[in-house]
Amino acid sequence: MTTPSPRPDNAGPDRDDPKDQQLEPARVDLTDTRLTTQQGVRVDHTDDSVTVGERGPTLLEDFHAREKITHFDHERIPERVVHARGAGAYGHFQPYDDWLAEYTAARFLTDPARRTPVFVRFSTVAGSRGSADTVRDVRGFATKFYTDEGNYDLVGNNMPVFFIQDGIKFPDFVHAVKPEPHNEIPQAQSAHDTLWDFVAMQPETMHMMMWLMSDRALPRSYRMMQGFGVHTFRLVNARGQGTFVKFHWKPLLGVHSLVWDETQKIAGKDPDYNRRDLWEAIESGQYPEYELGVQLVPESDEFAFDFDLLDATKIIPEEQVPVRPVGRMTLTRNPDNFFAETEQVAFHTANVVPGIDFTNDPLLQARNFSYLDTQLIRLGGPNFAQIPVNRPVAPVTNNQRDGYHQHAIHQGRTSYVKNSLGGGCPAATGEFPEVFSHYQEKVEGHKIRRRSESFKDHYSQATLFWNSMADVERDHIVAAFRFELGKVGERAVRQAVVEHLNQVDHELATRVAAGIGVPAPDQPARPNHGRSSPALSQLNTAMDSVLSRKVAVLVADGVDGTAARKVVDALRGHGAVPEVLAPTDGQVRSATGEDLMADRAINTMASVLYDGVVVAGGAESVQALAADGYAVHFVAEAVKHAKPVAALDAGVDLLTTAGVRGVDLAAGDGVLTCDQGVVTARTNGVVPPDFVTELVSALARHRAWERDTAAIPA
Ligand code: HDE
Repeated sequence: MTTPSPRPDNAGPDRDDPKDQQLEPARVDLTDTRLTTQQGVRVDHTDDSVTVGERGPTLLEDFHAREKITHFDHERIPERVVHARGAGAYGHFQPYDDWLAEYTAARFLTDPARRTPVFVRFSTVAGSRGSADTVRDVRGFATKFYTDEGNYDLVGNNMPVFFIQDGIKFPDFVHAVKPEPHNEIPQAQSAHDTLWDFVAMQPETMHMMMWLMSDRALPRSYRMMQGFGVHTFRLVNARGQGTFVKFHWKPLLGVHSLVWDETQKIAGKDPDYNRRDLWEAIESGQYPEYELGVQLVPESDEFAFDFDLLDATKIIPEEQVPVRPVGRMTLTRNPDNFFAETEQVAFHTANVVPGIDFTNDPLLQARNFSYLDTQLIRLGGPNFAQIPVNRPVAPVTNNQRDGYHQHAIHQGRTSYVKNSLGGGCPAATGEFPEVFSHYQEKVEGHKIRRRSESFKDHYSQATLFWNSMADVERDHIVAAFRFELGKVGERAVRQAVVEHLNQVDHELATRVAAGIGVPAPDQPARPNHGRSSPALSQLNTAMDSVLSRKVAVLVADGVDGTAARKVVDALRGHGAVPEVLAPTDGQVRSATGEDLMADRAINTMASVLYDGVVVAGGAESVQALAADGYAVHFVAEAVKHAKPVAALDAGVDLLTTAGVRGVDLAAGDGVLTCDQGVVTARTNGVVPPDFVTELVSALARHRAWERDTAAIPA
């Protein structure tokens, strides 16, 4: 009942693409097999060790027990030093047309007939492998394109800027945001003294802190967040000419977020919330889709902006340089084994193919060192590119030899170039763009350790972000700063951050100060430039789809089953995922003769796990729900979180019981209302078409921000 059917226009699960074919021999299916040791020797007993007599000591010669335990002892590898918690999926990327060929020789971006296999890993940054998904954090969005010319990795985030400008500060930043070293508290939280102390001492963080305090840090789904390459990269065309580029991923479902109270509760109710969402969407054929877009800047315009293109704490506003669509990525297949694939996938910013190159962004330059380096400790040696998920579909032919876990059996005497004994192979020949050739940028200068003057405006774009937010987004940002700084014990640190906020915007600083017990600045530190970029507001995102939105339909014995089923079917018809919840699991007796099966018991779930709630009609059912604290809280909490809530007939009374105030509710027979995302109808068991239409449109808008929820206790 909860599994929507695959969309007919979808391209299928990529079961036979070149990457999948390559993975096939590595897959192990244990169906109809017999138990063996690692050496392939069959054993019939694995419950008891070999001992001397029934109660005597275990024998060293029990190779099976020793092998089993030894393997177990070595099952863990170091988790990623950042981005430890993640979830991954396979899919493909296909360009729309060839327009980008004027700028890049990378065929996977320009040949519309090419469908390139991909593996994507989404992640949080600060938490450990076992931490909750829904924490306030940046999300990683790393894509490995298995192109015919070798692997290209776009290792991005869901925010377009970064905390620091130079990679040498990365260890400092990560040490500050991770749990504090003396007691390893707090886990996966930025709300603690060391992070904010770092921020106060390093004002280049301010722009990114605005993003981190915004709703972008609380994505509803990995399928509903943007991705950004962050750095300015370089495209190089077949003639060797360069163009600066910023990469953008845009989710087709729009950019939607949770609210803070909700995220904290989900962290307990379902710590795997985002991971599960991705998995379930793919399993049910609701394949996540993202459009790749580029912002292009000719090299002649390198200095045309009031910020430095090499500074990763800056965006290029979309209104200044439009994002031009390139192609679409669809994720169609869950991995077979989390460890083998999602844990062992190794991304590297320096995995580039002909047509894509670097710039001198000092953050990018450091990353180009760090990612290869980290895989050596994480995956235990230099042969990690041979792990199935990491292997390119392009042939790998070189003289790199030996090392831990070498899987290839290289033949022949020669393992050096140049050689004559091996026929001169592998031959280092070819011309760009057949071979990768580093972009020939002219560079000269003195060796210095100094930040460029052009990197020193840390506030203007933080102001741009603030100016671009809708009122509700600003309220959330202020609340987030208050929450985070409110957890900081050192008042001097709180005060110092407020001084930086005053550089961003006086009203912001004043509002934050008012909530954290430090004096507000008397006057602005600098005038607000007044510029904004509408593309930055999530309220301007796509709001035309309810695909895969989860809706709880609350019922109990005595429900109007016919009407409830109509609503469920109608929601499913729109691509949403309705689930019937009752006080107890199993069969629900209907007052109208059509019994329903509950998908789940209400107390095993929570409203925070749904995008909307419907209370079905039926006087007896509603009475039972009103007497069930879980059910009443369920509705109240959904209202609190500004979610679409709907009720039919007697169900409307449950909204009143749950504390809905100041909203127009259907008061008498034949009335249908839709106010602030609350849809109600009293129509004696008939489900008016408008009831469903209004509910669907409220779900597509995601939240009814106009609803005043301050006084609702939930
Ligand atoms: Fe990373 N980052 N990073 N990072 N990063 C890693 O690589 C690093 C930065 C990002 O799903 C590590 O394999 C440095 C920016 C993602 O496997 C490590 C600097 C952006 C992932 C590393 C940065 C990212 C990582 C840890 C500053 C967005 C997860 C394990 C110079 C554009 C990839 C690993 C996955 C992971 C280093 C900054 C994104 C240690 C030194 C900026 C999505 O190599």
